[in-house]
Amino acid sequence: ATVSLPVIDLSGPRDAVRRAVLDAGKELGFFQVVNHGVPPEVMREMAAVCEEFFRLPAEDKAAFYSDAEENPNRLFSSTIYEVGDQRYWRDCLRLACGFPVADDTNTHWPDKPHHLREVAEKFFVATRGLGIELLRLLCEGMGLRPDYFELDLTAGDVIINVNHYPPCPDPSLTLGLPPHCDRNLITLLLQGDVFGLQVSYNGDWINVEPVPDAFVVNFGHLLEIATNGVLKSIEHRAMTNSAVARTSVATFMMPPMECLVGPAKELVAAGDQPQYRTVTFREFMRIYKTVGARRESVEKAFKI
Ligand code: AKG
Repeated sequence: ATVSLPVIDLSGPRDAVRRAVLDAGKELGFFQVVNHGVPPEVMREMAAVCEEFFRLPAEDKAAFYSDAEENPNRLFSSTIYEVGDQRYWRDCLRLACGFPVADDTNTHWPDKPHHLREVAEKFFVATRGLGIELLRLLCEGMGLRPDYFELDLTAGDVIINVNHYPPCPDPSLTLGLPPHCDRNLITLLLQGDVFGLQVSYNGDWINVEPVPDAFVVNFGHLLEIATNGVLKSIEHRAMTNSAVARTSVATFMMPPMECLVGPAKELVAAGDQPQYRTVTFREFMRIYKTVGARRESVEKAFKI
């Protein structure tokens, strides 16, 4: 498709940035940001250590493999989505971190590469800071208190999916990830310099072209619910290719399990009903896991 994702320079004047972020958020639900304050060396170090992890001998990686979802940090292969005849072509290293990092109780980290934890924690802190800043800009644009999301909805763990898509001999038979919406508040994706991400737009798929040192930003269902549908959670998928391995790092900001998720009163017009139900994040996750990650089914489950 000819539409492309806006690339927003966050170092511009705040008024203009606020408008650009909100417009892109409403129009496509997906955009890229540059000059965003996360130091390029922190991003590159993170990308490098993740690639190093996936280059480890199979037995080293196998030691960290787990299908137990309750393990916050683990290596697994995708199995949770149904994609009909298509097969998956992805391994995923999941890492979680509580905040402040000094209080994080998660001690289960891969032994190798030895500096992975240190690099990842630096990346977690900087990327979470960017997520908070983007939420502030959105709040200001929508007329919410700038810290509306900071007290509870972003007080949970930050989770990272390091997605690894090896070269695939026949990409027509596989998907890296099937069409899905995210289950969190806001997602910041480091996609590196290999193309693979596509975003749904008017029944078509738009390619997300790699931009050096950029983050791709999108909203999860929780932000759609919390903003009463002002911001939308958009379906996206990852393609495979036959030439080179692709490693992407997706950072998800989550609420604590008991946090209530529902439309902000300020975004429900006087006399109107909210468009979505209010549920705890725990209840949201329970339902999300049963209905699947497609946009329509999640909407149906939570829309009033
Ligand atoms: C996810 O981790 O949920 C993604 O959508 C990643 C997409 C990508 O690898 O570009």
